[in-house]
Amino acid sequence: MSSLSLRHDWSRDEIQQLLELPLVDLLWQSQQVHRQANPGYQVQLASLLSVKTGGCEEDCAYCPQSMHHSSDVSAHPQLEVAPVLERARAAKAAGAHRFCMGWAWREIRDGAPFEAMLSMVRGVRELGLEACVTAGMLTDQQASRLAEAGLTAYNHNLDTSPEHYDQIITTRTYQERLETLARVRRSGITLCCGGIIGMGEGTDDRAGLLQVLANLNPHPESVPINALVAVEGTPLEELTSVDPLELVRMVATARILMPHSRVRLSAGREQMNREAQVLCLLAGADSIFYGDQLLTTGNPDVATDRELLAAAGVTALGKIPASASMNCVPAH
Ligand code: SAM
Ligand code: DTB
Ligand code: SF4
Repeated sequence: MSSLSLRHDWSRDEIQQLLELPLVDLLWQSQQVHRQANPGYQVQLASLLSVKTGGCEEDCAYCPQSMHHSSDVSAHPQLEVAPVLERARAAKAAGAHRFCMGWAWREIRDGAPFEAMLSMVRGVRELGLEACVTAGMLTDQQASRLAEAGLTAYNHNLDTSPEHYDQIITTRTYQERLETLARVRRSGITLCCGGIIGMGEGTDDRAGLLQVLANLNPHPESVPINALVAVEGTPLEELTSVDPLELVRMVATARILMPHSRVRLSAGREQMNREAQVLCLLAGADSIFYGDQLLTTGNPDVATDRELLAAAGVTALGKIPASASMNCVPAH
């Protein structure tokens, strides 16, 4: 571990000042932190699968899976354990190091679907992959059963600042999100928590989100930074894509604030050119989603991402075979 000091007392002004630095100065700072914290500069490849798609009771304005919106995504039954593990095996064969599974749920309910989730977690761990689940709120007992099953990380995003939050979601409060995060932390599972930019927020909101994240003690081990994918039929469909350099700034600032966290360059890469993505890697991103599907929207294919990493001159944590493809069984 490096000698980087870890702070949990950042003020919003300090963070906003970082976000607004001249880009070259911000990058200079973030790269120094990044290289000290991650000397070998390896990028983690994480593959994502939507296990339960659509029909969600929450009204998150960005999300095509909400039953409150009129996007094309319809509700599907949860996938069975075997095809999920087949996808995990394919992801591993293509070089993934982590396998993330999503459920379009407000909260985890007990019963057969939860038992299947536990089997999926065990199966993914038996393959030697890290396992991450994102499935909404959970109880202490569910968190400890997931921990027992070997779950590496639970993803639950704060999405935006406390102030901007009620423009985006009305069916679940910021406080409830924080309580879910605390429950995951108590269970011993690592935390994956980040947000989305490009939802009409100001720089002060971006600073506000980063402030809440950076002042969690310990920091979330994993911090996904998403750019909004504006999906037709959602209330945010008309929003124009965020300037990729804004994503570079978010990544760089997250890296400075949370030196040892894995900062994930998440949704929105299809809207970015290769050079902007390389800038995000330079700024301190050390993970990408790997495979041509996120949950319901697209992501660059594995060949394109192999070229991206080669062009940037960074290596992946897992071993990528020379001709990696993700020979996936169709999810639905
Ligand atoms: N239902 C669970 C929940 O909300 O925690 C898990 C799935 S949810 C789709 C996971 C995360 O994906 C959300 O918290 C949000 O940050 C991100 N996300 C969803 N739709 C997005 C979009 N259109 N653009 C960018 N990020 C998105
Ligand atoms: C996260 O922060 N981003 C990922 C993962 N965690 C689950 C999901 C992105 C979803 C993008 C929209 C979609 O594909 O539905
Ligand atoms: Fe449901 Fe998660 Fe989508 Fe919100 S982000 S509508 S909780 S699936």
